[in-house]
Amino acid sequence: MQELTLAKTAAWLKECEDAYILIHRSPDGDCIGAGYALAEMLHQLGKRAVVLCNDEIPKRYQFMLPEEDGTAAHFEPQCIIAVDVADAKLLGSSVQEHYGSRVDLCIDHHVSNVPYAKARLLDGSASATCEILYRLSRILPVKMTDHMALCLYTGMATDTGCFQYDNAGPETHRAVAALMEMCPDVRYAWINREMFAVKSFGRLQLDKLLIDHMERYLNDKCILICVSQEFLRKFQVDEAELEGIAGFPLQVEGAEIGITMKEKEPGKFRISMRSADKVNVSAICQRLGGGGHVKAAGCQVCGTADEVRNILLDAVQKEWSNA
Ligand SMILES: [Mn+2]
Repeated sequence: MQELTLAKTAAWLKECEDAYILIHRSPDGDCIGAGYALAEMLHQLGKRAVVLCNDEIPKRYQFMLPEEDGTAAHFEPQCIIAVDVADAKLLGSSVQEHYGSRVDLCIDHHVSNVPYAKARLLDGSASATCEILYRLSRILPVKMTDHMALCLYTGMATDTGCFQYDNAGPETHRAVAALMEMCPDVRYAWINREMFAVKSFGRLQLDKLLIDHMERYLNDKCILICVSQEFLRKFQVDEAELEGIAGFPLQVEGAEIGITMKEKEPGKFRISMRSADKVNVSAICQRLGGGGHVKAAGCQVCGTADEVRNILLDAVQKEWSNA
Protein backbone atom coordinates (compact mmCIF):
# COMPACT_ATOMS: atom_id res chain seq x y z
CA MET A 1 0.00 0.00 0.00
CA GLN A 2 1.18 3.44 -0.96
CA GLU A 3 0.81 6.46 1.37
CA LEU A 4 -0.11 9.57 -0.58
CA THR A 5 0.33 13.24 0.27
CA LEU A 6 -2.40 15.77 -0.44
CA ALA A 7 -0.63 16.89 -3.63
CA LYS A 8 -0.10 13.31 -4.83
CA THR A 9 -3.77 12.54 -4.18
CA ALA A 10 -4.81 15.59 -6.21
CA ALA A 11 -2.62 14.38 -9.09
CA TRP A 12 -4.12 10.88 -8.72
CA LEU A 13 -7.67 12.27 -8.93
CA LYS A 14 -6.81 14.23 -12.06
CA GLU A 15 -5.70 10.98 -13.70
CA CYS A 16 -8.60 8.74 -12.65
CA GLU A 17 -11.58 8.05 -14.90
CA ASP A 18 -15.03 6.61 -14.24
CA ALA A 19 -14.93 6.40 -10.48
CA TYR A 20 -17.17 4.66 -8.01
CA ILE A 21 -17.00 6.40 -4.66
CA LEU A 22 -17.72 4.06 -1.77
CA ILE A 23 -18.94 5.22 1.64
CA HIS A 24 -19.53 3.16 4.78
CA ARG A 25 -22.66 1.27 5.77
CA SER A 26 -25.02 3.08 8.17
CA PRO A 27 -23.88 6.27 6.41
CA ASP A 28 -23.34 9.40 8.49
CA GLY A 29 -22.99 13.10 7.69
CA ASP A 30 -19.24 12.91 7.07
CA CYS A 31 -19.11 10.01 4.63
CA ILE A 32 -22.17 11.24 2.72
CA GLY A 33 -20.80 14.79 2.56
CA ALA A 34 -17.33 13.60 1.52
CA GLY A 35 -18.74 11.21 -1.08
CA TYR A 36 -20.95 13.75 -2.81
CA ALA A 37 -18.42 16.60 -2.56
CA LEU A 38 -15.79 14.37 -4.18
CA ALA A 39 -18.23 13.26 -6.88
CA GLU A 40 -18.90 16.89 -7.73
CA MET A 41 -15.18 17.70 -7.87
CA LEU A 42 -14.63 14.82 -10.26
CA HIS A 43 -17.59 15.97 -12.38
CA GLN A 44 -16.00 19.41 -12.58
CA LEU A 45 -12.80 17.73 -13.76
CA GLY A 46 -14.85 16.20 -16.59
CA LYS A 47 -15.04 12.70 -15.14
CA ARG A 48 -17.85 10.29 -14.45
CA ALA A 49 -18.35 9.49 -10.78
CA VAL A 50 -21.13 8.04 -8.63
CA VAL A 51 -21.48 7.46 -4.91
CA LEU A 52 -22.25 3.91 -3.84
CA CYS A 53 -23.58 2.92 -0.42
CA ASN A 54 -24.65 -0.44 0.93
CA ASP A 55 -27.55 1.18 2.78
CA GLU A 56 -30.12 3.74 1.80
CA ILE A 57 -29.24 7.35 2.66
CA PRO A 58 -31.31 8.12 5.78
CA LYS A 59 -34.04 10.73 5.46
CA ARG A 60 -32.26 13.20 7.73
CA TYR A 61 -29.28 13.37 5.34
CA GLN A 62 -31.15 13.46 2.07
CA PHE A 63 -30.74 17.24 1.81
CA MET A 64 -27.14 16.51 0.79
CA LEU A 65 -28.11 14.51 -2.28
CA PRO A 66 -27.48 16.41 -5.51
CA GLU A 67 -30.36 17.02 -7.90
CA GLU A 68 -28.47 15.07 -10.56
CA ASP A 69 -26.32 12.40 -8.95
CA GLY A 70 -25.24 10.68 -12.15
CA THR A 71 -26.53 7.27 -11.07
CA ALA A 72 -28.65 7.26 -14.21
CA ALA A 73 -25.45 7.05 -16.27
CA HIS A 74 -24.41 3.42 -16.01
CA PHE A 75 -20.75 2.71 -16.50
CA GLU A 76 -18.15 0.20 -15.46
CA PRO A 77 -15.87 1.77 -12.84
CA GLN A 78 -12.22 2.19 -13.81
CA CYS A 79 -11.24 3.22 -10.33
CA ILE A 80 -12.69 2.66 -6.89
CA ILE A 81 -12.33 5.30 -4.20
CA ALA A 82 -13.43 4.85 -0.58
CA VAL A 83 -14.00 7.88 1.64
CA ASP A 84 -14.28 7.82 5.46
CA VAL A 85 -14.13 4.01 5.44
CA ALA A 86 -11.64 2.81 8.08
CA ASP A 87 -11.92 -0.87 7.18
CA ALA A 88 -13.28 -2.73 4.12
CA LYS A 89 -15.64 -4.55 6.52
CA LEU A 90 -17.43 -1.25 7.11
CA LEU A 91 -18.51 -1.06 3.47
CA GLY A 92 -21.37 -3.41 4.28
CA SER A 93 -21.80 -6.91 2.91
CA SER A 94 -22.86 -6.39 -0.70
CA VAL A 95 -20.52 -3.45 -1.47
CA GLN A 96 -17.65 -5.23 0.30
CA GLU A 97 -18.27 -8.39 -1.69
CA HIS A 98 -18.14 -6.56 -5.04
CA TYR A 99 -15.52 -3.90 -4.43
CA GLY A 100 -13.89 -4.47 -1.02
CA SER A 101 -10.75 -6.07 -2.43
CA ARG A 102 -10.30 -3.67 -5.33
CA VAL A 103 -10.25 -0.24 -3.69
CA ASP A 104 -7.62 1.89 -5.44
CA LEU A 105 -7.66 4.92 -3.19
CA CYS A 106 -8.86 5.48 0.35
CA ILE A 107 -9.27 8.97 1.81
CA ASP A 108 -9.81 8.88 5.57
CA HIS A 109 -9.20 10.48 8.93
CA HIS A 110 -9.55 7.46 11.25
CA VAL A 111 -6.22 6.65 12.91
CA SER A 112 -7.45 3.05 13.08
CA ASN A 113 -7.59 2.89 9.24
CA VAL A 114 -6.71 -0.61 8.03
CA PRO A 115 -4.56 -0.59 4.86
CA TYR A 116 -7.04 -2.32 2.53
CA ALA A 117 -6.64 0.08 -0.42
CA LYS A 118 -3.81 0.23 -2.97
CA ALA A 119 -3.11 3.83 -2.00
CA ARG A 120 -4.32 6.03 0.79
CA LEU A 121 -4.47 9.59 1.98
CA LEU A 122 -4.78 9.33 5.75
CA ASP A 123 -4.75 12.31 8.07
CA GLY A 124 -5.64 11.39 11.64
CA SER A 125 -5.44 15.03 12.67
CA ALA A 126 -8.33 16.05 10.41
CA SER A 127 -11.66 16.45 12.20
CA ALA A 128 -13.52 14.77 9.37
CA THR A 129 -12.91 13.28 5.95
CA CYS A 130 -14.74 16.38 4.72
CA GLU A 131 -11.92 18.53 6.12
CA ILE A 132 -9.45 16.59 3.95
CA LEU A 133 -11.77 16.93 0.94
CA TYR A 134 -11.94 20.67 1.58
CA ARG A 135 -8.13 20.85 1.40
CA LEU A 136 -8.16 18.84 -1.84
CA SER A 137 -10.70 21.24 -3.29
CA ARG A 138 -8.24 24.10 -2.68
CA ILE A 139 -5.47 22.51 -4.75
CA LEU A 140 -7.56 20.97 -7.52
CA PRO A 141 -8.73 23.17 -10.40
CA VAL A 142 -12.33 23.10 -9.17
CA LYS A 143 -14.73 25.80 -8.10
CA MET A 144 -16.38 25.69 -4.68
CA THR A 145 -20.13 25.43 -5.24
CA ASP A 146 -22.96 25.88 -2.76
CA HIS A 147 -23.69 22.16 -2.91
CA MET A 148 -20.07 21.22 -2.18
CA ALA A 149 -19.94 23.73 0.68
CA LEU A 150 -23.17 22.30 2.13
CA CYS A 151 -21.75 18.77 2.00
CA LEU A 152 -18.33 19.66 3.43
CA TYR A 153 -19.78 21.83 6.21
CA THR A 154 -22.25 19.12 7.24
CA GLY A 155 -19.47 16.52 7.43
CA MET A 156 -17.30 18.68 9.65
CA ALA A 157 -20.23 19.79 11.82
CA THR A 158 -21.50 16.24 12.40
CA ASP A 159 -18.09 14.62 13.05
CA THR A 160 -17.23 17.30 15.62
CA GLY A 161 -20.62 17.22 17.37
CA CYS A 162 -21.26 20.77 16.16
CA PHE A 163 -17.65 21.82 16.78
CA GLN A 164 -17.74 20.66 20.40
CA TYR A 165 -15.18 17.83 20.41
CA ASP A 166 -11.39 18.02 20.70
CA ASN A 167 -11.02 17.17 17.01
CA ALA A 168 -12.40 20.58 15.99
CA GLY A 169 -9.08 22.41 15.72
CA PRO A 170 -7.98 25.67 14.14
CA GLU A 171 -7.81 24.04 10.69
CA THR A 172 -11.44 22.93 11.02
CA HIS A 173 -12.60 26.40 11.98
CA ARG A 174 -10.55 27.98 9.19
CA ALA A 175 -12.06 25.56 6.69
CA VAL A 176 -15.67 26.27 7.70
CA ALA A 177 -14.95 30.01 7.86
CA ALA A 178 -13.63 29.86 4.28
CA LEU A 179 -16.70 27.89 3.14
CA MET A 180 -18.98 30.50 4.70
CA GLU A 181 -17.10 33.29 2.96
CA MET A 182 -17.00 31.57 -0.43
CA CYS A 183 -20.60 30.36 -0.34
CA PRO A 184 -22.61 32.73 1.84
CA ASP A 185 -25.98 31.52 0.52
CA VAL A 186 -25.73 28.08 2.12
CA ARG A 187 -28.01 27.81 5.17
CA TYR A 188 -25.35 26.84 7.70
CA ALA A 189 -27.50 27.64 10.75
CA TRP A 190 -30.28 25.51 9.29
CA ILE A 191 -27.86 22.58 8.93
CA ASN A 192 -26.89 22.84 12.60
CA ARG A 193 -30.49 23.08 13.71
CA GLU A 194 -31.51 20.05 11.62
CA MET A 195 -28.51 17.97 12.68
CA PHE A 196 -28.39 18.86 16.37
CA ALA A 197 -31.59 20.43 17.65
CA VAL A 198 -34.52 18.97 15.73
CA LYS A 199 -35.85 15.56 16.78
CA SER A 200 -38.98 13.68 15.81
CA PHE A 201 -41.74 13.61 18.40
CA GLY A 202 -41.10 9.87 18.83
CA ARG A 203 -37.42 10.49 19.52
CA LEU A 204 -38.30 13.11 22.15
CA GLN A 205 -40.67 10.65 23.82
CA LEU A 206 -37.87 8.09 23.73
CA ASP A 207 -35.55 10.64 25.40
CA LYS A 208 -38.11 11.10 28.17
CA LEU A 209 -38.30 7.36 28.73
CA LEU A 210 -34.48 7.10 28.73
CA ILE A 211 -34.27 9.83 31.37
CA ASP A 212 -36.84 7.99 33.47
CA HIS A 213 -34.73 4.82 33.22
CA MET A 214 -31.28 6.38 33.51
CA GLU A 215 -28.98 4.32 35.74
CA ARG A 216 -26.32 5.94 37.90
CA TYR A 217 -23.19 4.21 39.14
CA LEU A 218 -19.87 5.10 40.79
CA ASN A 219 -21.39 7.94 42.81
CA ASP A 220 -23.11 9.26 39.69
CA LYS A 221 -19.81 9.46 37.77
CA CYS A 222 -21.01 6.73 35.43
CA ILE A 223 -24.40 7.07 33.70
CA LEU A 224 -25.94 4.23 31.71
CA ILE A 225 -28.91 4.14 29.36
CA CYS A 226 -30.33 1.15 27.57
CA VAL A 227 -32.20 1.54 24.29
CA SER A 228 -34.25 -1.60 23.73
CA GLN A 229 -35.95 -2.67 20.52
CA GLU A 230 -39.19 -2.45 22.48
CA PHE A 231 -38.61 1.28 23.12
CA LEU A 232 -37.78 1.93 19.45
CA ARG A 233 -40.90 0.14 18.26
CA LYS A 234 -43.06 1.90 20.82
CA PHE A 235 -42.15 5.34 19.44
CA GLN A 236 -41.39 4.32 15.85
CA VAL A 237 -37.84 5.63 16.01
CA ASP A 238 -35.42 4.37 13.35
CA GLU A 239 -31.66 3.77 13.64
CA ALA A 240 -30.63 7.01 11.89
CA GLU A 241 -32.60 9.04 14.40
CA LEU A 242 -30.44 7.63 17.18
CA GLU A 243 -27.30 9.33 15.86
CA GLY A 244 -25.68 11.31 18.64
CA ILE A 245 -27.52 9.44 21.38
CA ALA A 246 -24.20 8.23 22.81
CA GLY A 247 -23.58 11.76 24.08
CA PHE A 248 -26.87 11.78 25.97
CA PRO A 249 -25.71 10.27 29.31
CA LEU A 250 -22.87 12.80 29.54
CA GLN A 251 -25.38 15.62 29.69
CA VAL A 252 -25.73 14.76 33.38
CA GLU A 253 -23.71 17.20 35.45
CA GLY A 254 -20.67 15.58 37.03
CA ALA A 255 -20.81 12.47 34.83
CA GLU A 256 -17.39 11.18 33.71
CA ILE A 257 -18.43 8.10 31.75
CA GLY A 258 -21.53 7.74 29.61
CA ILE A 259 -22.63 4.29 28.49
CA THR A 260 -25.30 3.60 25.89
CA MET A 261 -26.48 0.03 25.40
CA LYS A 262 -28.34 -0.40 22.13
CA GLU A 263 -30.16 -3.67 21.57
CA LYS A 264 -29.45 -4.79 17.99
CA GLU A 265 -31.35 -8.06 18.28
CA PRO A 266 -32.37 -10.19 21.27
CA GLY A 267 -29.20 -11.10 23.17
CA LYS A 268 -26.90 -8.74 21.27
CA PHE A 269 -26.00 -5.19 22.31
CA ARG A 270 -24.00 -2.50 20.58
CA ILE A 271 -22.24 -0.44 23.24
CA SER A 272 -21.10 3.18 22.94
CA MET A 273 -18.99 4.77 25.64
CA ARG A 274 -18.11 8.42 26.01
CA SER A 275 -15.71 10.08 28.41
CA ALA A 276 -16.18 13.66 29.60
CA ASP A 277 -12.51 14.20 30.35
CA LYS A 278 -9.93 11.87 31.88
CA VAL A 279 -11.22 8.29 31.69
CA ASN A 280 -9.93 6.30 28.71
CA VAL A 281 -13.07 4.58 27.38
CA SER A 282 -11.11 3.09 24.49
CA ALA A 283 -9.20 0.99 27.04
CA ILE A 284 -12.48 -0.17 28.60
CA CYS A 285 -13.93 -1.15 25.23
CA GLN A 286 -10.70 -2.91 24.24
CA ARG A 287 -11.14 -5.19 27.28
CA LEU A 288 -14.44 -6.19 25.65
CA GLY A 289 -13.13 -6.70 22.12
CA GLY A 290 -13.89 -3.22 20.78
CA GLY A 291 -11.98 0.02 20.55
CA GLY A 292 -12.05 3.59 19.32
CA HIS A 293 -10.82 6.90 20.62
CA VAL A 294 -9.88 7.86 24.17
CA LYS A 295 -13.11 9.81 24.65
CA ALA A 296 -15.41 7.88 22.30
CA ALA A 297 -15.31 4.14 21.86
CA GLY A 298 -17.56 1.16 21.30
CA CYS A 299 -17.87 -2.59 21.41
CA GLN A 300 -20.42 -5.35 21.07
CA VAL A 301 -21.49 -7.57 23.96
CA CYS A 302 -23.82 -10.56 23.88
CA GLY A 303 -26.15 -11.65 26.68
CA THR A 304 -29.30 -10.53 28.37
CA ALA A 305 -29.52 -6.85 29.29
CA ASP A 306 -28.67 -7.71 32.91
CA GLU A 307 -25.68 -9.83 31.93
CA VAL A 308 -24.36 -7.19 29.53
CA ARG A 309 -24.79 -4.45 32.12
CA ASN A 310 -22.78 -6.44 34.65
CA ILE A 311 -20.00 -7.13 32.14
CA LEU A 312 -19.80 -3.43 31.26
CA LEU A 313 -19.81 -2.21 34.85
CA ASP A 314 -17.11 -4.73 35.73
CA ALA A 315 -14.87 -3.45 32.91
CA VAL A 316 -15.56 0.16 33.86
CA GLN A 317 -14.76 -0.59 37.49
CA LYS A 318 -11.38 -2.10 36.53
CA GLU A 319 -10.38 0.92 34.45
CA TRP A 320 -11.75 3.28 37.09
CA SER A 321 -9.60 1.78 39.84
CA ASN A 322 -6.57 1.97 37.53
CA ALA A 323 -7.09 5.66 36.78
MN1 LIG B 1 -15.68 10.72 9.56
